[in-house]
Amino acid sequence: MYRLSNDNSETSSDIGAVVLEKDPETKLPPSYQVVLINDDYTPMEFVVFVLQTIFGHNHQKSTEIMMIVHTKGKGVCGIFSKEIAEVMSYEVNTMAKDHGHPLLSEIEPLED
Ligand code: TYC
Repeated sequence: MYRLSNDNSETSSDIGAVVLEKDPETKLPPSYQVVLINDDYTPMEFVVFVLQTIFGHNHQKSTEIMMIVHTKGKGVCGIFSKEIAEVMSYEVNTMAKDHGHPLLSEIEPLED
């Protein structure tokens, strides 16, 4: 829902602007996608394992995501709140490091 809002700042620069802004009560928190990055060394089976264990995707979906990353260079594993996306990405990167693989993920904000 949108509402008209007056710029009520009582400064000399107040030009009485009226802006259309989103009602704060109907605003959803911004979403972030966790993106997996391709590399030449991480075994495909390990990427599928990560997608199943961390993101809860089934074997078929995990294989599809892994192949998108492998062929296009990047792929989305899931969409979450900022805090959850940060934890998921950290878990991927830590699990990869612990197993000696260079696999990396990052998070990207989505437009609202
Ligand atoms: N390109 C890797 C290989 O050929 C597989 C791979 C897929 C690695 C996805 C990382 O995020 C990744 N073994």
